[in-house]
Amino acid sequence: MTYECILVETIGKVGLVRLNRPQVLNALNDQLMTELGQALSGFDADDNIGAMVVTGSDKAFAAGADIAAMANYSYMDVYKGEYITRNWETIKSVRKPVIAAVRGFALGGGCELAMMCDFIICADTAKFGQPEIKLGIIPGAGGTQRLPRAVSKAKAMDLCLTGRMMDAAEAERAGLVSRVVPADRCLDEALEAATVIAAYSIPSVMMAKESVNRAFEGPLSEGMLFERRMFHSLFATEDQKEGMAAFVGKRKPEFKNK
Ligand code: CO8
Repeated sequence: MTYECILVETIGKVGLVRLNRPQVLNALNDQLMTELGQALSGFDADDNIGAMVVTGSDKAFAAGADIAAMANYSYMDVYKGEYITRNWETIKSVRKPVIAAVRGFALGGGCELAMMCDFIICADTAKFGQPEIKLGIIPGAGGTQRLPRAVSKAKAMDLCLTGRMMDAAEAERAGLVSRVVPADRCLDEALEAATVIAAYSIPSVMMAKESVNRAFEGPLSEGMLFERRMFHSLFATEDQKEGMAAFVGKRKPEFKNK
Protein backbone atom coordinates (compact mmCIF):
# COMPACT_ATOMS: atom_id res chain seq x y z
CA MET A 1 0.00 0.00 0.00
CA THR A 2 1.29 3.48 -0.86
CA TYR A 3 0.70 6.23 1.65
CA GLU A 4 1.21 9.98 1.36
CA CYS A 5 0.81 11.20 4.93
CA ILE A 6 2.40 8.37 6.92
CA LEU A 7 5.47 6.15 6.74
CA VAL A 8 4.99 2.50 7.60
CA GLU A 9 7.52 -0.19 8.44
CA THR A 10 7.80 -3.49 10.25
CA ILE A 11 10.51 -4.11 12.84
CA GLY A 12 10.47 -7.76 13.89
CA LYS A 13 6.94 -8.37 15.18
CA VAL A 14 6.23 -4.65 15.65
CA GLY A 15 4.39 -2.43 13.17
CA LEU A 16 5.62 1.17 13.18
CA VAL A 17 3.63 4.11 11.78
CA ARG A 18 5.23 7.56 11.54
CA LEU A 19 2.90 10.50 10.99
CA ASN A 20 4.54 12.39 8.16
CA ARG A 21 3.30 15.88 7.31
CA PRO A 22 6.39 17.75 8.54
CA GLN A 23 5.51 21.06 6.88
CA VAL A 24 2.44 21.41 9.16
CA LEU A 25 3.76 19.65 12.28
CA ASN A 26 1.81 16.49 11.38
CA ALA A 27 -1.54 18.27 11.43
CA LEU A 28 -4.22 15.60 11.12
CA ASN A 29 -6.43 15.72 8.04
CA ASP A 30 -8.91 13.23 6.61
CA GLN A 31 -6.31 11.57 4.42
CA LEU A 32 -3.82 11.06 7.24
CA MET A 33 -6.48 9.62 9.53
CA THR A 34 -7.72 7.29 6.76
CA GLU A 35 -4.19 6.09 6.05
CA LEU A 36 -3.45 5.63 9.75
CA GLY A 37 -6.60 3.54 10.13
CA GLN A 38 -5.69 1.43 7.11
CA ALA A 39 -2.13 0.84 8.30
CA LEU A 40 -3.15 -0.09 11.85
CA SER A 41 -5.98 -2.34 10.64
CA GLY A 42 -3.52 -4.05 8.30
CA PHE A 43 -1.10 -4.72 11.15
CA ASP A 44 -3.98 -5.89 13.33
CA ALA A 45 -4.91 -8.51 10.74
CA ASP A 46 -1.30 -9.65 10.24
CA ASP A 47 -0.44 -12.77 12.28
CA ASN A 48 3.24 -11.80 12.22
CA ILE A 49 2.60 -8.55 14.10
CA GLY A 50 2.04 -8.51 17.87
CA ALA A 51 2.05 -4.79 18.71
CA MET A 52 2.22 -1.37 17.06
CA VAL A 53 3.88 1.99 17.68
CA VAL A 54 2.59 5.34 16.39
CA THR A 55 5.00 8.25 16.41
CA GLY A 56 5.62 11.65 14.82
CA SER A 57 8.77 13.71 14.42
CA ASP A 58 11.22 15.19 16.93
CA LYS A 59 9.27 18.47 16.87
CA ALA A 60 5.71 17.19 16.84
CA PHE A 61 3.75 14.02 17.43
CA ALA A 62 0.87 16.03 15.94
CA ALA A 63 -0.10 19.69 16.43
CA GLY A 64 -3.80 18.87 16.17
CA ALA A 65 -6.40 18.59 13.47
CA ASP A 66 -5.51 20.53 10.32
CA ILE A 67 -6.86 24.00 11.07
CA ALA A 68 -6.44 25.29 7.52
CA ALA A 69 -8.39 22.30 6.16
CA MET A 70 -11.34 22.81 8.51
CA ALA A 71 -11.36 26.63 8.71
CA ASN A 72 -14.21 27.01 6.21
CA TYR A 73 -16.32 23.97 7.06
CA SER A 74 -19.96 24.60 7.83
CA TYR A 75 -22.02 22.89 10.49
CA MET A 76 -23.50 20.57 7.83
CA ASP A 77 -20.04 19.69 6.54
CA VAL A 78 -18.89 18.49 9.92
CA TYR A 79 -22.20 17.11 11.21
CA LYS A 80 -23.77 15.51 8.15
CA GLY A 81 -20.65 15.01 6.07
CA GLU A 82 -18.53 14.12 9.09
CA TYR A 83 -15.57 15.92 7.55
CA ILE A 84 -12.63 15.73 9.93
CA THR A 85 -14.43 13.42 12.34
CA ARG A 86 -15.31 10.42 10.17
CA ASN A 87 -12.05 8.47 10.33
CA TRP A 88 -11.13 9.04 13.92
CA GLU A 89 -12.47 5.95 15.61
CA THR A 90 -10.73 3.29 13.48
CA ILE A 91 -7.81 3.17 15.89
CA LYS A 92 -10.21 2.19 18.70
CA SER A 93 -11.20 -0.96 16.79
CA VAL A 94 -7.60 -2.21 16.69
CA ARG A 95 -7.35 -5.20 19.02
CA LYS A 96 -3.60 -5.54 19.41
CA PRO A 97 -1.74 -3.00 21.57
CA VAL A 98 -0.83 0.38 20.11
CA ILE A 99 1.79 2.52 21.88
CA ALA A 100 2.14 6.26 21.22
CA ALA A 101 5.74 7.50 21.21
CA VAL A 102 5.34 11.26 21.69
CA ARG A 103 8.11 13.77 21.05
CA GLY A 104 7.38 17.49 20.89
CA PHE A 105 3.85 18.79 20.49
CA ALA A 106 0.78 16.61 21.05
CA LEU A 107 -1.95 19.22 20.89
CA GLY A 108 -5.69 19.12 20.28
CA GLY A 109 -6.41 16.13 18.06
CA GLY A 110 -2.76 15.12 18.49
CA CYS A 111 -3.21 14.75 22.24
CA GLU A 112 -6.50 12.95 21.62
CA LEU A 113 -4.87 10.57 19.14
CA ALA A 114 -2.13 9.77 21.68
CA MET A 115 -4.84 9.08 24.27
CA MET A 116 -6.60 6.68 21.87
CA CYS A 117 -3.46 4.56 21.92
CA ASP A 118 -3.15 2.05 24.75
CA PHE A 119 -0.38 3.92 26.50
CA ILE A 120 1.94 6.83 25.92
CA ILE A 121 5.71 6.82 26.23
CA CYS A 122 6.95 10.39 25.85
CA ALA A 123 10.15 12.33 25.44
CA ASP A 124 11.24 14.97 27.92
CA THR A 125 10.49 17.43 25.10
CA ALA A 126 6.82 16.47 24.90
CA LYS A 127 4.11 19.09 25.31
CA PHE A 128 0.47 18.09 25.69
CA GLY A 129 -2.54 20.34 25.47
CA GLN A 130 -6.11 20.91 24.32
CA PRO A 131 -5.87 24.42 22.85
CA GLU A 132 -9.15 24.22 20.88
CA ILE A 133 -10.70 26.88 23.13
CA LYS A 134 -8.33 29.40 21.54
CA LEU A 135 -9.94 28.64 18.16
CA GLY A 136 -13.51 29.09 19.34
CA ILE A 137 -14.21 25.34 19.47
CA ILE A 138 -13.84 22.50 21.98
CA PRO A 139 -12.05 19.13 21.71
CA GLY A 140 -13.91 16.68 19.47
CA ALA A 141 -12.11 13.35 19.85
CA GLY A 142 -11.91 12.70 23.56
CA GLY A 143 -10.24 15.74 25.08
CA THR A 144 -13.19 16.36 27.37
CA GLN A 145 -13.82 12.63 27.98
CA ARG A 146 -10.62 10.56 27.93
CA LEU A 147 -8.48 13.34 29.43
CA PRO A 148 -10.45 13.64 32.71
CA ARG A 149 -10.36 9.86 33.07
CA ALA A 150 -6.60 9.93 32.56
CA VAL A 151 -5.58 12.98 34.59
CA SER A 152 -8.47 14.02 36.89
CA LYS A 153 -11.23 16.55 36.39
CA ALA A 154 -9.16 19.43 37.79
CA LYS A 155 -6.28 19.01 35.35
CA ALA A 156 -8.57 18.33 32.38
CA MET A 157 -10.65 21.43 33.14
CA ASP A 158 -7.48 23.50 33.48
CA LEU A 159 -6.13 22.29 30.11
CA CYS A 160 -9.42 22.47 28.19
CA LEU A 161 -10.43 25.86 29.59
CA THR A 162 -7.11 27.72 29.52
CA GLY A 163 -5.66 26.00 26.45
CA ARG A 164 -2.24 25.92 28.11
CA MET A 165 0.36 23.24 27.43
CA MET A 166 1.56 20.66 29.96
CA ASP A 167 5.17 19.48 29.83
CA ALA A 168 6.35 15.87 30.09
CA ALA A 169 7.05 15.98 33.84
CA GLU A 170 3.57 17.34 34.57
CA ALA A 171 2.03 14.77 32.22
CA GLU A 172 3.79 11.96 34.07
CA ARG A 173 2.76 13.30 37.48
CA ALA A 174 -0.82 13.56 36.25
CA GLY A 175 -0.82 9.97 34.96
CA LEU A 176 -1.25 10.77 31.27
CA VAL A 177 1.95 9.00 30.23
CA SER A 178 3.49 5.77 31.44
CA ARG A 179 7.16 6.75 30.98
CA VAL A 180 9.24 9.86 30.25
CA VAL A 181 12.61 9.30 28.60
CA PRO A 182 15.27 11.48 26.94
CA ALA A 183 14.10 12.55 23.48
CA ASP A 184 16.65 10.48 21.59
CA ARG A 185 15.50 7.35 23.48
CA CYS A 186 11.76 7.82 23.02
CA LEU A 187 11.13 5.84 19.86
CA ASP A 188 13.54 3.06 20.86
CA GLU A 189 11.91 2.81 24.29
CA ALA A 190 8.47 2.44 22.65
CA LEU A 191 9.77 -0.10 20.12
CA GLU A 192 11.39 -2.11 22.91
CA ALA A 193 8.16 -2.09 24.93
CA ALA A 194 6.24 -3.18 21.82
CA THR A 195 8.79 -5.93 21.17
CA VAL A 196 8.35 -7.25 24.72
CA ILE A 197 4.56 -7.29 24.27
CA ALA A 198 4.76 -8.88 20.81
CA ALA A 199 6.73 -11.83 22.23
CA TYR A 200 3.83 -12.82 24.51
CA SER A 201 0.84 -14.93 23.50
CA ILE A 202 -1.33 -12.68 21.32
CA PRO A 203 -4.67 -13.97 22.73
CA SER A 204 -3.61 -13.13 26.29
CA VAL A 205 -2.30 -9.73 25.18
CA MET A 206 -5.58 -8.95 23.40
CA MET A 207 -7.64 -10.05 26.41
CA ALA A 208 -5.48 -7.98 28.77
CA LYS A 209 -6.10 -4.93 26.58
CA GLU A 210 -9.84 -5.61 26.37
CA SER A 211 -10.07 -6.11 30.12
CA VAL A 212 -8.20 -2.92 31.05
CA ASN A 213 -10.40 -0.99 28.62
CA ARG A 214 -13.47 -2.40 30.39
CA ALA A 215 -12.37 -0.54 33.51
CA PHE A 216 -13.42 2.67 31.76
CA GLU A 217 -16.83 1.43 30.61
CA GLY A 218 -19.45 0.71 33.23
CA PRO A 219 -19.48 -0.43 36.84
CA LEU A 220 -16.63 -2.19 38.68
CA SER A 221 -18.67 -5.36 39.22
CA GLU A 222 -19.17 -5.73 35.44
CA GLY A 223 -15.50 -5.10 34.80
CA MET A 224 -14.51 -7.67 37.42
CA LEU A 225 -16.83 -10.24 35.86
CA PHE A 226 -15.46 -9.52 32.40
CA GLU A 227 -11.90 -9.93 33.67
CA ARG A 228 -12.79 -13.19 35.43
CA ARG A 229 -14.37 -14.65 32.27
CA MET A 230 -11.39 -13.59 30.16
CA PHE A 231 -9.10 -15.18 32.74
CA HIS A 232 -11.12 -18.41 32.64
CA SER A 233 -11.14 -18.51 28.85
CA LEU A 234 -7.35 -18.35 28.60
CA PHE A 235 -7.23 -21.82 30.18
CA ALA A 236 -8.62 -23.05 26.85
CA THR A 237 -5.45 -21.96 25.04
CA GLU A 238 -2.34 -23.97 24.23
CA ASP A 239 -0.27 -20.95 25.19
CA GLN A 240 -1.48 -21.09 28.80
CA LYS A 241 -0.28 -24.72 29.00
CA GLU A 242 3.00 -23.76 27.36
CA GLY A 243 3.57 -20.66 29.50
CA MET A 244 3.01 -22.47 32.78
CA ALA A 245 4.90 -25.63 31.72
CA ALA A 246 7.84 -23.45 30.70
CA PHE A 247 7.86 -21.71 34.08
CA VAL A 248 7.70 -24.99 35.96
CA GLY A 249 10.34 -26.50 33.66
CA LYS A 250 12.60 -23.44 34.05
CA ARG A 251 12.77 -22.74 30.32
CA LYS A 252 11.60 -19.99 27.95
CA PRO A 253 8.05 -20.42 26.63
CA GLU A 254 7.39 -20.81 22.94
CA PHE A 255 4.02 -19.25 22.30
CA LYS A 256 2.04 -20.24 19.21
CA ASN A 257 -0.73 -17.65 19.62
CA LYS A 258 -3.29 -20.44 20.00
N1 CO8 B 1 -3.13 22.78 11.51
C1 CO8 B 1 -2.59 23.26 10.35
N2 CO8 B 1 -1.33 23.77 10.28
C2 CO8 B 1 -0.60 23.77 11.42
C3 CO8 B 1 -1.10 23.27 12.63
C4 CO8 B 1 -2.44 22.76 12.66
N3 CO8 B 1 -3.01 22.23 13.75
N4 CO8 B 1 -0.15 23.42 13.59
C5 CO8 B 1 0.92 23.98 12.97
N5 CO8 B 1 0.65 24.19 11.66
C6 CO8 B 1 1.54 24.77 10.65
C7 CO8 B 1 1.73 26.26 10.85
O1 CO8 B 1 0.67 26.97 10.25
C8 CO8 B 1 3.06 26.50 10.17
O2 CO8 B 1 2.85 26.53 8.79
P1 CO8 B 1 3.66 27.64 7.91
O3 CO8 B 1 5.10 27.25 8.04
O4 CO8 B 1 3.11 27.45 6.53
O5 CO8 B 1 3.38 28.96 8.52
C9 CO8 B 1 3.82 25.21 10.46
O6 CO8 B 1 2.84 24.23 10.84
C10 CO8 B 1 4.80 25.36 11.61
O7 CO8 B 1 4.08 25.85 12.72
P2 CO8 B 1 4.52 27.17 13.53
O8 CO8 B 1 5.30 28.10 12.67
O9 CO8 B 1 3.30 27.72 14.20
O10 CO8 B 1 5.52 26.50 14.60
P3 CO8 B 1 5.84 27.05 16.06
O11 CO8 B 1 6.97 26.21 16.55
O12 CO8 B 1 6.01 28.52 16.06
O13 CO8 B 1 4.52 26.73 16.94
C11 CO8 B 1 2.73 25.34 17.70
C12 CO8 B 1 4.16 25.41 17.15
C13 CO8 B 1 2.67 25.96 19.09
C14 CO8 B 1 2.33 23.88 17.78
C15 CO8 B 1 1.77 26.13 16.77
O14 CO8 B 1 1.99 25.68 15.42
C16 CO8 B 1 0.32 25.93 17.07
O15 CO8 B 1 -0.19 26.56 17.99
N6 CO8 B 1 -0.41 25.09 16.30
C17 CO8 B 1 -1.81 24.90 16.43
C18 CO8 B 1 -2.13 24.02 17.64
C19 CO8 B 1 -3.63 23.86 17.78
O16 CO8 B 1 -4.37 24.80 17.95
N7 CO8 B 1 -4.12 22.60 17.74
C20 CO8 B 1 -5.50 22.27 17.86
C21 CO8 B 1 -6.14 22.22 16.51
S1 CO8 B 1 -7.90 21.97 16.60
C22 CO8 B 1 -8.04 20.30 16.90
O17 CO8 B 1 -7.09 19.59 16.99
C23 CO8 B 1 -9.41 19.79 17.02
C24 CO8 B 1 -9.39 18.29 17.01
C25 CO8 B 1 -10.76 17.78 16.78
C26 CO8 B 1 -10.72 16.35 16.31
C27 CO8 B 1 -12.07 15.86 16.08
C28 CO8 B 1 -12.05 14.55 15.34
C29 CO8 B 1 -13.15 13.63 15.72
